[in-house]
Amino acid sequence: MELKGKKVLVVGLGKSGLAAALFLRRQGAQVTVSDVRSAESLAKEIPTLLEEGIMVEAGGHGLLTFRRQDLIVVSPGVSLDTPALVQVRSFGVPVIGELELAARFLKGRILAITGSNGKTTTTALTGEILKEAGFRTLVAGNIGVPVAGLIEQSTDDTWPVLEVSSFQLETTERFHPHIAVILNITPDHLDRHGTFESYALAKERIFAEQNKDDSLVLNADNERTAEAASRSAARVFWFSLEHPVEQGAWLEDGSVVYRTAPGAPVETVLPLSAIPLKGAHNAENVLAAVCAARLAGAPVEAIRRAVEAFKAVEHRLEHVATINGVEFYNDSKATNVDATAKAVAAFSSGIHLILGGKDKGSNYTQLAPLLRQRVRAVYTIGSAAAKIESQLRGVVSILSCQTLERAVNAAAGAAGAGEVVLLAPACSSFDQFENYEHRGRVFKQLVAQRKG
Ligand code: UMA
Repeated sequence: MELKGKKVLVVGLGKSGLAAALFLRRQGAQVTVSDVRSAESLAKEIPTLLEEGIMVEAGGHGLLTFRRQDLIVVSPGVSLDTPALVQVRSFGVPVIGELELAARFLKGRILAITGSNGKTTTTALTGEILKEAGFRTLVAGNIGVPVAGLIEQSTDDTWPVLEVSSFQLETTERFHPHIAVILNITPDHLDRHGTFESYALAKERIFAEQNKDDSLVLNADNERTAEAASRSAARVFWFSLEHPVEQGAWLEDGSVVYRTAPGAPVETVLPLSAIPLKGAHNAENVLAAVCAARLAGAPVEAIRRAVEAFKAVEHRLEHVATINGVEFYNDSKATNVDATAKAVAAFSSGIHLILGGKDKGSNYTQLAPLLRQRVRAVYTIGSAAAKIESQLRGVVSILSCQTLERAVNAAAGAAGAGEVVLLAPACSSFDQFENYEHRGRVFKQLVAQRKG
């Protein structure tokens, strides 16, 4: 793909947009960036861009700006339903995502991981395993490092380990991972994708360009994920917490085991007790990472060492503190109902659960059975509070707190020794915070203040 002299518009000036614009400029394109934010709120980015010879449109997406382009590159957070994009697509201007652009130039063999939950942990762990095995590894994508920023570091023998989201996959065309992993598909982002099926189909784009020389790793225990196998041209490998699989990873006699092909010897990879992460969902993430890493050629010993040394990723069921016998856990990344269910399931009882934030069209009643069994009280925050309260009324005691500060104080005040205060909000954070990381940091500060 020749970019020199091409007029390219980058839509959205977050991390991805900035990395894409700078890469395009380095390739000699005439680059413009368009963002709905005002020039004042882009004050940090604009001087850098202008210095590089990149034009900036702030405060909205002008149709004229969009029409003049040879190519449009969208950031993951920008919906394809944005009016200016709908119009230019109807005129035939090519529109691709930042991931698609970057992957066209990236060297090496791509290992890509998607799923509704567990993506970041599995991506980080797989990256650690490949590094431990001595492979040249680049970890990037939805994990917080735009792929466009790493292109020039990739070589033919690199393994880019990419966390990819439905937002990124929606705008791919030729994206072709050598190994693709789908961890699970459960409802999320319905406000953006409209229906569960269209969200699930966006995820399936991870294997759309794969062929018989590639591998697809699927969760045998998740129905919507397993069914994708029938549409894949790749060799399918499985992981399961529940039963042995023909080829892939599962649990046997308290150990993680792996088999490369039907009938091949079963390899014992590591005992379950050596996994330093809490919760069954994390055992699933380890199975997926083991499978992907074995397929990439990592030896069992390297896998064992990397898993044993792995620390929980920040904001994912992260242990924050123990104060007067009360455990505080930060799972700010639990931004959908399924992730919250997994976090709650990691503790047997005595949970004081902070729920709420910005609703994404979710159904919170699905949490009812788990809440009845394990949760002492729910503390609601943010704009989704009224919906959560109306859906969970009568299931569990609910205290309306509005802010995270009040919720932490109320939950900490009510929790007794041996109990847990858990931030696993089932919502996105954008009504009260910049992002889930910001929400998680504020939670940790509030807990730290209680330590005194
Ligand atoms: N914007 C517009 N027009 C719009 C919408 C947004 O101009 O119609 C602008 C905003 O004003 C803002 C910029 O676009 O300036 C933000 O772009 P972005 O939302 O794509 O954010 P980035 O900073 O580029 O971060 C993105 C991912 N964000 C989203 O998918 C929402 C990050 O994933 C990812 O880490 C990063 O690229 C690097 O690859 C975050 C995320 O929440 C963690 N992902 C979702 C999830 O995990 O559930 C999918």
